[in-house]
Amino acid sequence: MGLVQQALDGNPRSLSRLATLIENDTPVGRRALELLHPRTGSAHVIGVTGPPGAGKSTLIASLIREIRSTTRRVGVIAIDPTSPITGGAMLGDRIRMLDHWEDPGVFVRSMASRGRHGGLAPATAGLIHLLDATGFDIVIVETVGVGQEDVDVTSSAHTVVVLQVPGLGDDIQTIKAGLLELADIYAVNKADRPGAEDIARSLRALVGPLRMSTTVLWQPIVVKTSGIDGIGVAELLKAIDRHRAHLVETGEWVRRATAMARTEVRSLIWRELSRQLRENGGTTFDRLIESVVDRRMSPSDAAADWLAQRSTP
Ligand SMILES: Nc1nc2c(ncn2[C@@H]2O[C@H](COP(=O)(O)OP(=O)(O)OP(=O)(O)O)[C@@H](O)[C@H]2O)c(=O)[nH]1
Ligand SMILES: [Mg+2]
Repeated sequence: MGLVQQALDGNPRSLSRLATLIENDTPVGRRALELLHPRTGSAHVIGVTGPPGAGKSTLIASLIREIRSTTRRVGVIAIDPTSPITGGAMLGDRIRMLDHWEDPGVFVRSMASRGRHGGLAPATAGLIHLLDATGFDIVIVETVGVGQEDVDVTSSAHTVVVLQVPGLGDDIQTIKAGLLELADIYAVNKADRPGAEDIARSLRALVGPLRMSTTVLWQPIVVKTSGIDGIGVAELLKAIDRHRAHLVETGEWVRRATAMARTEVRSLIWRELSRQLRENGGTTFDRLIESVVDRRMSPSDAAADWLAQRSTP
């Protein structure tokens, strides 16, 4: 396929077009992913997550600068929780990273998280594969929070960076509310503000070694960062690289890749099922719903019936 070859040859416009075709789950996009699959598997996928407004996009822009000071290429996929209608924050993401706009070693794409019928996770995975296959060494995925969106960073990345920020009230409570035992690296961001050292100290005391498998342990690294003035960004990249080396040395890289593949196949199954459900809103489905309303069938029997019918050709 010409477009795929052009993207592999490093043509930024073809890459961008292909990204859109993959994002929208078009037949060309699907075919491209088939062709690209044998070339994937080497990019380091980094999930960056944290509360809204924690400074994720700003920190990532800073991280891009740091990564580009080496020869490595970096792609960013920002999953935006805001309404696709206003589009404000998505634009914001782009503007913040605009100083990289003509660098072919940088690719940035924002995706709205609403109104995708469960297609966000497969779209994200598809874009990761595209960037991986076309020679991006690092792919960063920005998401808000954990479990709030249908892209779960913990099973879609090799390395998870969780941002914490000073000034969110009872800091340790915020930390405890679900983000512990999840991050490989903690970035205490907006470190230009007071209180960052306190959070960093508490985190270091609180966060024990992460059990990766029966034999492999990883002690999460805590770094203080600021995307605005670049504090700690070099240290953050060092921590990311250390984590990658650790994954490779211990064989954990393969285990994480397996978990990522499992998540992706599962999300593709979900997408296909929800597509069939949407398209099969006609006769079969409606008849089942009538049976439920008439009390001839229970909702769970109706669901089982629908699933059984779709598997018999
Ligand atoms: N003081 C300070 N402010 C920062 C820093 N980084 C970002 N900000 C500010 O925090 C606000 C949010 O920054 P973003 O980078 O958009 O944060 P985000 O986490 O990507 O936000 P969402 O994607 O909307 O959740 C902006 O007003 C930034 O200017 C920092 O290091 N220090
Ligand atoms: Mg952002």
